[in-house]
Amino acid sequence: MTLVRRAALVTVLVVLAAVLTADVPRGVTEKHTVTYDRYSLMLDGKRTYIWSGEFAYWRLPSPGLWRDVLQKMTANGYNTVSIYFNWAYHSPKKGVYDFSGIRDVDLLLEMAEEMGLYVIARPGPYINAETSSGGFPGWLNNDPGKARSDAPSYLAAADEWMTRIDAVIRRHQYTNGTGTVILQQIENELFATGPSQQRYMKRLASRVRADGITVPIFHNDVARNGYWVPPGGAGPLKGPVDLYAFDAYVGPQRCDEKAKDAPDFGIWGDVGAKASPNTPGFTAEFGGGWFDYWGGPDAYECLAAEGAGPGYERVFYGTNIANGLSIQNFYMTFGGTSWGWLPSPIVYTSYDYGAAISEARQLRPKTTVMKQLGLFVQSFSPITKLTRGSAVTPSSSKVKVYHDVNPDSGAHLFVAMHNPSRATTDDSFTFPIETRDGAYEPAVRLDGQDAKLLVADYDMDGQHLVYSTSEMVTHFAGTALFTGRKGESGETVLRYASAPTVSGDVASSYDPATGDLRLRYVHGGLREVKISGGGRPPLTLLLTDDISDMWRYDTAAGPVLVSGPALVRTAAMEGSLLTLTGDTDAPASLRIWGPAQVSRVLWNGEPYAGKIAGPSAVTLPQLIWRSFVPPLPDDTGWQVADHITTTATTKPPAGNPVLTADDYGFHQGDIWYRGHYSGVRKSLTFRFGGGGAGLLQAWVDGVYLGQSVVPSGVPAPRRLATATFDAPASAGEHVVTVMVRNNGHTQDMAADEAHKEGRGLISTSLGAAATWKIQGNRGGEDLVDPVRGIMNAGSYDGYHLPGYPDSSWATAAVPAATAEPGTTWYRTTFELSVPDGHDASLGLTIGDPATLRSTANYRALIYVNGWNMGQYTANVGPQNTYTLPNGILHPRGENTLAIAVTSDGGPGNGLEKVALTDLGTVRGGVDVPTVPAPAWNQAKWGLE
Ligand code: IPT
Repeated sequence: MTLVRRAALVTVLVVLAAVLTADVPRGVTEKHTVTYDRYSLMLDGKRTYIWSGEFAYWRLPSPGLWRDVLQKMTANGYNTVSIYFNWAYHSPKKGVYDFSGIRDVDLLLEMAEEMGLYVIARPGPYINAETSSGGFPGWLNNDPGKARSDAPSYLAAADEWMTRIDAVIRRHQYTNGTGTVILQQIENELFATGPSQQRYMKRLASRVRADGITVPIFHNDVARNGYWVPPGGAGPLKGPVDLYAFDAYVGPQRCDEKAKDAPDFGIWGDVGAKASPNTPGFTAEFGGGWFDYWGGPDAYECLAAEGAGPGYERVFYGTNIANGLSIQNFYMTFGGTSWGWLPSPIVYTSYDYGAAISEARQLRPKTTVMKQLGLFVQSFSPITKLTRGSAVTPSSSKVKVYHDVNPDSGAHLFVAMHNPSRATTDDSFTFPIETRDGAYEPAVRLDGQDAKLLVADYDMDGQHLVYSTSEMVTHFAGTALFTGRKGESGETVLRYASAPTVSGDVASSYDPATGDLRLRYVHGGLREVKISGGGRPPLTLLLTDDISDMWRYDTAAGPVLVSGPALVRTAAMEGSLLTLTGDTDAPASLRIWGPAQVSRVLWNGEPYAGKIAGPSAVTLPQLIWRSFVPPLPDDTGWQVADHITTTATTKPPAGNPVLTADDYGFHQGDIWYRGHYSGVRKSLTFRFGGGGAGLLQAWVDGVYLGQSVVPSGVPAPRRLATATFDAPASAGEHVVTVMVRNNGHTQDMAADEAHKEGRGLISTSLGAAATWKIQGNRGGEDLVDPVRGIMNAGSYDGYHLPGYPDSSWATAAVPAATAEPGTTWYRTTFELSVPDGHDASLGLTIGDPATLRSTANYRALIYVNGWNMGQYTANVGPQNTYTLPNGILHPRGENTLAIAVTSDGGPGNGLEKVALTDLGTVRGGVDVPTVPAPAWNQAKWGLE
């Protein structure tokens, strides 16, 4: 290199360094690297298996609880969290963005870093995710440019969002040394692949780079199509990305579906590897459950227990591991709540998803399998570089065994499952293994939906594992933890130079010819086997059938394994003091393996003396109600609906006024219309868009005409309906009042502008003969309540807010025999006194949870301290219980609950029984600050 050139390079580096330093806010500038080859990601050169769970902060509007969920993920073996950032959630109006309060994603990324969780950032611009418009802000409906294309106006809008969200993500990049973001996704399952989309993708990639994102970028292919593969890839479509990733939902989606077959090596490995031979096997979304829908089967509990339960996880995620995938993200890991107007037209309020962590933040049994596999992929380091081993023929054709080898260490991985993998029979078999240690024929059993990940010829912390028919969970110097199914035999073979001393409840034999120490046992309870001598350091081998109460952490003094409590959230060593925080759901005692010097333990701040207490009972108050039926609104101050053009895909007939709500700046929530016409109309017809289970109610001259409900269920991506009512036969001037409940905008999954399907009235039989005014959420895009935000659009007068002056409202009986046609408001205040140091996850139950659908025909919006926490649709179903996150709910203080009941006035169509419910209480939890939000006040909400 010539001197001049070198000088130029130095200048470039200096400038670059200056730019990077200027970008880094917190002064930490130690740089890290994220690199990769065909096997795995490498973080600072270290191969790392990415075991990731999807979490949507916007489905949990209480930042204090983000920490709860992230800690539960860390405790349960995840090392990464994948996050969709929802454009709509942050932007009520073009050019207006909010990253404060419940939208403080800086805080979210800080929490992930604090826990050492890596982050996969997925900011869209389009995200899908069963949220309204797939995450596009409402105002984008009024953009004439085609979304997800290179239309200039769309690109400008997308730039607006990307620039802002990238600025946040950039601050938290691993590569900067200021955070843990390791990967970033552009777009989402873009399967429209024309030239315009190709230019769009290039533009997104260069935007992201120009915004200072330096981690590898990828796109999630909707299936294993090979769309948007990086340079060097062989898929049918190249993309401006570094990594190739695909999505796969292979499990049952309802309780009555049988487990589908696991795709086998050929399908997976070949397509993935051929599409992108130089990048790691990467599934950006692998089903961790599935969404339920309006009118659906209430599938979450059974999906979590069976369809996408522990056996499903072992079989499918195990297959992925066997197929060499080293980046797996499970969608969802905590699904949360589609509160307010977040849901897309398909889904109802709960987005529990049957995920590992329930909507009520409870750890389901399937979480324990995630912990087992997650700890395993992080402990068994050969897993980050697997090549296919020689074919293995088990003794029974009812099973198959995948075989992988790490070419560097020579360690083997065997993944055994039924053949076909959907089979649930009870099969005992043997399979041959041949390693540097010799030839063996271990006996294994697969009973029901199950798979086993078994290792052989593996050096661990000075020990040598010949093989085990128990599954390795984790190991560190002096300790190894293996698990198996209760009642099944297990065999672990370790190698020693001479006979070691073995104590513990196992049968052991030592073969001096091979050096093999063979341990035999039946899985059940926790066995502690101590092995010493034999020319190796001492080992405590823990053999169990249940790791649900076992927790592994790395501390400054090395790894620690704790058993006993329902959850260990954090563990830290200082001198000989081990400080633990966590939860108990019953009294517990601790057992601790790890740092030899532990002499004292602090549990949740208290010295541990042999026992920790379980939770105290929580008592919940009865609810005492007032109610009020507001008069039909007059239209003072409403906008005149006189547009003649619209960007909606649902246009009115030529010459008729445009009535769709987005055109007037109303994107979320109920929309009201008042129309004036004269003369006799025998009937009135309204074409409207309302989303799944959306609704229209109409009145003429104050007289209720009736209601119409948009059909729900799947598949039915478009959500329009037509309602016809008899009209009064009198001549003269008439006023028609219409209310449309907008249950969300259609997603733009196929990039065909589906989100621009109109909401509110589309056309009426009055045609051009009526004049209309329109009103939606107060303030429209200029939010009157920016704290709760656009998705919380509530009542125009503030009936939903704490502090609304309801003292003149009449005392009301609930359950109520019926309700007035239209909307009746109920309000109550109540005190909660959850004991200190407890985390009670509370819910609100309406009607009878034992039935999928009520016979009552009404719907109810539930407002907790002013926050719209969901919609109950009695006769559509299936949801009865609404999770109320602490922070929104005040567990130690006063709460205001408001319920807006919209009924057709028929007999029985009134508010059913309403009760607070305890969805899970533990002693422990995290600090959950109250989410500050304004109460009603006269100046803002009062009518002049
Ligand atoms: C895939 C989406 O990427 C994700 O956003 C979410 O919608 C998920 O599915 C289903 O919950 S779309 C794929 C199923 C075609």
